Amino acid sequence: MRFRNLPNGTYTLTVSGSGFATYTQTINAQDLLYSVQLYTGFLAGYTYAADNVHPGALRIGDVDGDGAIRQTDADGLIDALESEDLSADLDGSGTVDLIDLQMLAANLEDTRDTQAAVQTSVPESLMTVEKEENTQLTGGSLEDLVTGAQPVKLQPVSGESISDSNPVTVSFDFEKSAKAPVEMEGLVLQTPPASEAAVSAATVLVEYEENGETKTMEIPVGNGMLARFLGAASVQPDGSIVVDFGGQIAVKKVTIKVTAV
Ligand SMILES: [Ca+2]
Repeated sequence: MRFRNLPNGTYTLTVSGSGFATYTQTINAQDLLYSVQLYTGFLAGYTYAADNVHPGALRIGDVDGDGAIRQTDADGLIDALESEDLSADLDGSGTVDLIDLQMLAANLEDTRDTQAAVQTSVPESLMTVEKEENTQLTGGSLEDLVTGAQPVKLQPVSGESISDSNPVTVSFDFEKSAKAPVEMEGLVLQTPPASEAAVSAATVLVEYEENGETKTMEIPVGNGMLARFLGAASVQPDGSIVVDFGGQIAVKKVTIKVTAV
């Protein structure tokens, strides 16, 4: 579900469903794209604590429909056991039984954090995509590097194949469109999948602001062994390049130089 063109501000997301405790989350929206993922329960592999990144969890067990899971829900479910009243049939099995009571009891005692980590990304409107002089566009549009809508074909102006001495270079300028550096933890670039012309060697140059100074960080693509604080970038099987800055930084410009496909 998407909400578009929302003015900047603080929003309360409320999700309710029959049998589920009401989920509410406050999201502060300022210029970027914000997303949360919610599941009907807790997923394996995550630590559901406030300081850990995890998806949101909807908890089942609200028998009386007041939005919360309390002892009164358990009492109501016990009263409804083996009855015709299916409002307490939490698993939808057609009867109210001990399995429903177990589900409710588990959630009644569960005090884990259910609030989803909010993920942010930068909309196309906040970046200016440009190719450098050494690079020509032979298919698609540069914006498609961000949207992935159409395949993008880039070649060295020299007409030679891509190499260290004949790279193709594209930059994403955030300062130009957004009028200020944009706080972000990373970005995803859409490049051709492995079946076509996958990027096999590239360098990502990040220009960012820290304590009023402009700094740069160079991230080789494909080397996943680097320490996290240096940032890392890798080519995914679908061809996209995922760049992780190793923390939130105020990004002015990102330049990617492809030296082999
Ligand atoms: Ca309730």
